[in-house]
Amino acid sequence: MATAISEGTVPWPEEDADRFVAAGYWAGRPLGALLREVADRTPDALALVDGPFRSTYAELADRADAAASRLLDLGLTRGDRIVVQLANGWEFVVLTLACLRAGIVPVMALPAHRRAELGHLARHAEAAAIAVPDRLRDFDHQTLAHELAAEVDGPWHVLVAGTHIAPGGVDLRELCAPSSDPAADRARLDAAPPGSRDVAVFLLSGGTTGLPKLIARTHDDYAYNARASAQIAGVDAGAVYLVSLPASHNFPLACPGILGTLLAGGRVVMLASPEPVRAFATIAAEGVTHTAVVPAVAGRWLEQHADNPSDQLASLRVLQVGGARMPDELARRVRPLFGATLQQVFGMAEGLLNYTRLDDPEDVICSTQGRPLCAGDEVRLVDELDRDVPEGEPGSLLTRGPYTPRGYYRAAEQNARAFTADGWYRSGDICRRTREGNLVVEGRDKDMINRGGEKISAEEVENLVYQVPGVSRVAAVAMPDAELGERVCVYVVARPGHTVTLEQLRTSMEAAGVARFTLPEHLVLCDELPATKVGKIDKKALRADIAARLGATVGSV
Ligand code: OOB
Repeated sequence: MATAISEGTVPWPEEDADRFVAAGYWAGRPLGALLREVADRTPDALALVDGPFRSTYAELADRADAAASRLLDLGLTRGDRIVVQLANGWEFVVLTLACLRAGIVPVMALPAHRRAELGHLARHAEAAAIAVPDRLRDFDHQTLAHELAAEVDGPWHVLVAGTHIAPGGVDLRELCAPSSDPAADRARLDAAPPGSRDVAVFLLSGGTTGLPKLIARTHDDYAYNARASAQIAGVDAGAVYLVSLPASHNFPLACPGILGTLLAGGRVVMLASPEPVRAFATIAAEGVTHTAVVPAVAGRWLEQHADNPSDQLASLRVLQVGGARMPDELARRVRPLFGATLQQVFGMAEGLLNYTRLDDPEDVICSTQGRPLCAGDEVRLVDELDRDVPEGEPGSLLTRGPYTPRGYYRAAEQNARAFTADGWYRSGDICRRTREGNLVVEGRDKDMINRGGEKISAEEVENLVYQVPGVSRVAAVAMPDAELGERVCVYVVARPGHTVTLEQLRTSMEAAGVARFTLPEHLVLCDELPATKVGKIDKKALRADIAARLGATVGSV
């Protein structure tokens, strides 16, 4: 039932929803049906490439329907949730499309997540299934997925992409195989589509409060997000979009990413990682026109290309960079070296997307993070008392709009802090608006560490460090890093007579089962932590202290 799918979410007020429909932002159609329509229009066009796997639109749509039908046969129903933790491969795309067709909601976990995050997501979303690779980068995801069964109530299906499917698991590749009766599958799914205002996917918040919160994105809002992003990135039926960031992240999933490219009739190419040698070879082999990376990857690509000049990137038209602040100097090297147009993307899983436009002057492209995607996006920059700052001054970003939901899923307490009473989302980013209306991200007032685009909650790190015997007080802060922008640094006051080492902290956190990217990379032992006038830990002072110790310039972004 539609109500069941949206339970626990915070919908837009009815008058706003009416406005979004009237303006044409919300199309009133579920994503699965929209994608099926593209397949009907261009059945023979190539839709998806993953190494030797190549699928036309008709084949992809049929596989998605076959997989959806098999999920229903397994006993999953509309509104059920699947934690999706897959490598970048064709199975991710087929399973996601299958979910969108059947109204089953994927919870978009990252491959780096471990027991702590996955267990939390499964419990919080009351997931009925999890989809994992058998092994990935030396980690046995399959065994962990079976172990998690003990932590969730009700039936729990383990779907496995790989060659060794342990007893009790479902072979995801078989589940995604072509059907013997595509017409029957299609009819079954056409008969019971999800509503356009139902939840399509659960994205994860960048995290300022312990474990990730869930963001319920609806079919209407996410379809707009993907479709409008495709337009602004110049992704059309001739585009070939390379996915090399983790596919479950909002950026490569729908900005325009996989969904935007497929809605435009273009071609999606999946690659396991953005490692430059293979990425460049794939760009050349597949004629990639568009791709999205974080600044740290853009830096590695620029270096690789400068060291080994070649014409491998000749087809690349647009390089999108986002997820963390791109240094202006790096931005300026993109066009001369790659011959491609840089598009800066300042986005968030919570909704609002800002893009530089492809025809913006070079200076805007290289020194700003762009402007909102949609005329219906509202952005305010405010001071500590939520008063608008004067034009050109930095302020904390508040936003509302047709693809920015009004609250996290089942999180009343956090919603009271992260959203204003009249529905503005507090992104926690400190921005300035240029005279032409572009935003420049200058810092943040949220307690998050942005490690090359991977978001780490300082609170989560601190909670885990407190579990280490010998730790009396701890504060986690960002330390500046030339490669990744930031890394996790912890300041620790040890109990009298105890020693604390970085290795101890890392081992303890790993044993607690958290993603490796959250582990601290630097420890400063101190006698006390500096406090602000109101007695809170003075993180600003700690950030300045670590920057000074490293001899780096203080860059808080
Ligand atoms: C993207 O989404 P999230 O949810 O992983 O992280 C959002 C946060 C923003 O609030 C901001 O703090 C930071 O990441 N951020 C940037 C940025 N893009 C994101 N900070 C500075 N400059 C940028 N260009 O990261 C995301 C979602 C969709 C598209 C692109 C990125």
